Amino acid sequence: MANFETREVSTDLLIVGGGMAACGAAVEAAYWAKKHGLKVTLVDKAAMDRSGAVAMGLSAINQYVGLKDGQNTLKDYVDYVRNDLMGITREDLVANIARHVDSSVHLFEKWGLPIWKDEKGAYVHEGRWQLMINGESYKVVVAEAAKNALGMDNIYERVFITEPIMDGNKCVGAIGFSVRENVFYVFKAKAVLVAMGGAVHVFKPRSSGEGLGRAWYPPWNSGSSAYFTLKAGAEMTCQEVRFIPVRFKDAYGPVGAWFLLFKSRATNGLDENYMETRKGELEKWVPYGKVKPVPANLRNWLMLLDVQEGKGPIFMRTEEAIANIAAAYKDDPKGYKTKMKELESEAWEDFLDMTISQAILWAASNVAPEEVKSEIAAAEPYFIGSHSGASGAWVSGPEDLQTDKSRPVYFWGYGHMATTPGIFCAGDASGASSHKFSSGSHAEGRICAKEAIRYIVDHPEAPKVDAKKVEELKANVLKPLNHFAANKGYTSDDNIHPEYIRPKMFMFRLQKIMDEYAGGVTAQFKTSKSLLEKGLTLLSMLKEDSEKLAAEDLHELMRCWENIQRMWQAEAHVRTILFREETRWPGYYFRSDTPGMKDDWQAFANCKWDPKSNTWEMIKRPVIYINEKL
Ligand code: SFD
Ligand code: AMP
Repeated sequence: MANFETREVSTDLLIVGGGMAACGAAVEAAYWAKKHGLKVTLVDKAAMDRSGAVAMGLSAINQYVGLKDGQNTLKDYVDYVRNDLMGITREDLVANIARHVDSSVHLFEKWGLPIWKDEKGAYVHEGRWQLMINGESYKVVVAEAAKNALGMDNIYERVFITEPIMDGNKCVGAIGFSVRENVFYVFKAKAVLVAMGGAVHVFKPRSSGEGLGRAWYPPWNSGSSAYFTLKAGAEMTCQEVRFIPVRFKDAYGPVGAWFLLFKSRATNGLDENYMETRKGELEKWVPYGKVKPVPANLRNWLMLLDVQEGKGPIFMRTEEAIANIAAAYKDDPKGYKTKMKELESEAWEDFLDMTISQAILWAASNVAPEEVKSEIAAAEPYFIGSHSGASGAWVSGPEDLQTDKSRPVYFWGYGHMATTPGIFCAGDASGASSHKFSSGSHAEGRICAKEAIRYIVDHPEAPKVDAKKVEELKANVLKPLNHFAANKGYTSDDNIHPEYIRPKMFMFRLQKIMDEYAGGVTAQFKTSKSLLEKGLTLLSMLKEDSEKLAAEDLHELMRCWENIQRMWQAEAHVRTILFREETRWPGYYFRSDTPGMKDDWQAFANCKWDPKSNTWEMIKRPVIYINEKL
């Protein structure tokens, strides 16, 4: 057995993850914990300054409601999210986040984040809900506040969390290992706040060869949140609602600023605007085909129809958009020149603030956005419940936003607590509350932390952790290291062995299954019952072989566990697409055997894995709107 020291840490609230939601949680938890004399501990697999989706920075804050300034109402935001998700949303959760999000944005500004202002001192909007920022150091700024609030003694960086520790059906901590030294960690806690992001590389990426690994979503978020909550027996929701962003092709630069701020069009290889030529298709998806803005997945769908007919490539008309804005200055040569310079620098900054590789690709391929159009494409599917997807745990809503009808279904004591007592979920970890983005995830982290501390005050008993069980978990976590060490001598090529599979090969196999059977890029995002059933069979064989994963070192041990987590995310996804016998988000996935929306599927498709029987339960839950509370 690999020689690993075991380190035990006892705390009251354990925050797992160090991204936007976790940083929000840290700030709020520190405040309430101090009042109650409680301890808060945070664990991140990476270094908080640059961990998670915001590592490279962002160029916009995508959720700002402007409630105080009377720019919008709570109902406006809830309407927007419900429509964008084709009617499937937990309005109580969306409203709860929306009523707190502005204060997170104001905190970011107070902590030093530069938000664009106009000449009157008002925030510059990218679109109705989005604010422009100089956000290269966004994550550093937000992490600094979290670190100051908790103190570095209470923060563990570069520790990869694998499993929950359970006491019956209650979560009492988490285990993990250091990715830098041979240390196995046992965190004992009265409540665990899960904020380990979503998942990428479950599906085969478009990138290959020297670009392999480049994706829109950050490669280090591997489905840890979904795995953790599933293994704790928590009910999950919207596992079918993956997100497919349209991005500048190959380096995945954002499109929001082009569409919203620069008012750009996208056109196909024949110079046609698919939003115009395909307008009739929207009739098939009413009422959501008729709303403004057109839901993200339907925008994708109109574009995909062109691509499927061979009418690509699709281009963002950057040259046209810049020319249109600059046209207002055409009679003033000096003003025109200044404006062109300003637009050019804004175009580059949009990428330099959050997707540096896109700026590098533009530079490397001699793209001047004011002169030539740039190709865009639909990315491979990701699991990101905080953006325009919705996957995550099924959590309790806040009490005050429940109606008589919603209360028995949506409320069980503590806001944003999973169905497993002691687990709270925020950001990508909680489902059915899309469009929270960076700011809303931070706000949800704060909401969760306050509720988790309330739960701990109400349930002060020390966590009961079974030492024998922990030893079993430790042996299981370290198994890939021992498996490699025991077998590596019997091959002339370390990568190929009948007794083991290395994590990269394992990942390729998972991605191939998902790509071909669950509607990946190769399958043009299409699938069916037969394909999904075949995919499930192949996944079950992959699961058998996961017992044979082998790790040469600590880094590979992390890779092994990342891929086990991805595999669980994949299974939840396939099972849920299979369960929902309709097509509701055609631009995310299209079930060719059930090609339209059905009234009886105006509902949530939930799932749950039972640790005792190792079986999955599929559950249909009602969508209940809370109009009277907004
Ligand atoms: O426009 C473990 N998002 C954007 N939001 C905005 O507000 N504006 C934008 O401009 C955005 N753009 C954008 C966005 C996302 C991505 C990927 C790109 C561009 C390229 C969305 C937000 O970034 C997103 O909503 C939030 O970051 C979600 O917050 P959270 O906390 O749920 O996830 P995280 O920040 O990724 O953090 C995850 C943390 O978990 C850690 N972790 N720790 C321990 N053990 C494990 N096993 C772990 N696994 C993961 C991570 O290290 C990290 O700390 S735009 O282009 O869309
Ligand atoms: P993106 O860069 O695609 O993530 O977009 C950033 C924000 O702008 C998100 O809130 C998107 O939903 C929104 N958005 C992007 N493109 C459009 C569009 N064409 N119409 C309406 N909203 C958009």
